[in-house]
Amino acid sequence: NIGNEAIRTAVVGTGRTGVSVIRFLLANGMACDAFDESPVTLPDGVHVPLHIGALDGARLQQFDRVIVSPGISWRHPALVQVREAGIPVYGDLQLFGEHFHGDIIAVTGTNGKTTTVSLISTMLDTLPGGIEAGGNIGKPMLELIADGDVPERVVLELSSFQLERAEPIHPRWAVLLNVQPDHADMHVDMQAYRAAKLRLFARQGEGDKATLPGDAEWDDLAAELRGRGAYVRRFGVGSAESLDCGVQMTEQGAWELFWHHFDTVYTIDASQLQTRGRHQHLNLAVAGQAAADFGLSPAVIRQSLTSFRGLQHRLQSLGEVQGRQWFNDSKATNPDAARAALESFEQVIWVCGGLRKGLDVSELKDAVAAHVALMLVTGSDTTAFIELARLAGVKAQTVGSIEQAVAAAAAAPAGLPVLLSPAAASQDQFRDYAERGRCFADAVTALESDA
Ligand code: UMA
Repeated sequence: NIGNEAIRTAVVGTGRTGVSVIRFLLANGMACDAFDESPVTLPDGVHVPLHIGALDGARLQQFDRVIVSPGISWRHPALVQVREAGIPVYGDLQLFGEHFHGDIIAVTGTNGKTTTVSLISTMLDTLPGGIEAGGNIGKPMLELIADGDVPERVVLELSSFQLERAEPIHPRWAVLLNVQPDHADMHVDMQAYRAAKLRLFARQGEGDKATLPGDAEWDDLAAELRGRGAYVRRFGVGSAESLDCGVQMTEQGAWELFWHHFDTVYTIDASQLQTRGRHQHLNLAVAGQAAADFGLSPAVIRQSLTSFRGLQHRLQSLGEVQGRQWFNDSKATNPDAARAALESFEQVIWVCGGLRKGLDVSELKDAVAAHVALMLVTGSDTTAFIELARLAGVKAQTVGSIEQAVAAAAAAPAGLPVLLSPAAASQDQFRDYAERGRCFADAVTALESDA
């Protein structure tokens, strides 16, 4: 429908996604109106009518279609009203799917998406034609195809919000990393969240590759995809005899990462990797498998995985300061991500808390009891975390800010590492998890200069 200048389009949300949609429409000769509930301004060079204020369903119904950003609830009353009036409402993934005809590699899951996408992107960029990465990773996907210089393949990081509001796309290689409780405030329930993620596979068939966790809960989906002619790969912590990729324990009791190329198993000793945590190593294995499936040599894969130092704010080592190690895992915005981080330490001082998004943190009880020496709780909602400390039988202290948490951790018994892995979102105190992570890292650096 691009090219039909008569179509009246409302673009709802003018963050990174909204601006990319507006630019894409303008570049394709289409006008639009922009809507936002906050007092925003559009970037220089983006000239369309901008309407600020609470979304009004009746007003939006005057348009032929509404393109909505992923951060705006699909259940927003105004959007429900527009959909009920029969007007098409969808997200940027829909436009992308309609206009991009190259190879799509797509990654979804609650945790680990960005690490996996970054590695796939780095490795496949060595192929003729290269690759471009976009989506939830931060570069809106329409930016990848806006300027007419369309790449032959892309790797997309897709959130449940992007998937739920678009007709399914058709990825040639797709992976679901995990489905853990998250965004309880945005989705109706876990079923809806899971269903959104599964839309990734809806159009897969003959010759496509689908990569799923090895757990039994995904066996039915695996069988269904095989029935449609897709090649299904399974990953997890287990054995290369039953899984395509993942991590396994050697007979000597060491951990190694593995992937397959046809019938050959390739391995890397975990001690050769610069990232820590079994969950990170699973992401590396999945990325390695993707690279192998696209024909990359084991040597290139090995080199990429062993030189990968991890991404900022994801169990990132800040080094040793004042006699202890500090780790920034600000990206852990849900309990499951924090659990994975806690489990990669023997004993740790845990800085946690933030905006809880309706998630149940008490499920971390066992991990906290086993791995946490002291909890330093920040954020707007400390009650649930203090209750978690009581359940786990661990000492906890409420602190007013991330800086105070760093000061309190520095004063704790020597030697223990400190981990910021909030198990909660950041927006109660920060713009985003990155700002929270930088605040933590800056406070740690300041300790260094105090010393
Ligand atoms: N807005 C409203 N009403 C609302 C909510 C938001 O008008 O009820 C407006 C805001 O005032 C703002 C705009 O909408 O002007 C923001 O839209 P947005 O929240 O969709 O943010 P974008 O800047 O478009 O960023 C989005 C993704 N954000 C979310 O899904 C919340 C980015 O993922 C993504 O990188 C970007 O598109 C490009 O694709 C971030 C994220 O936090 C990293 N994702 C979540 C996660 O990873 O957990 C899903």
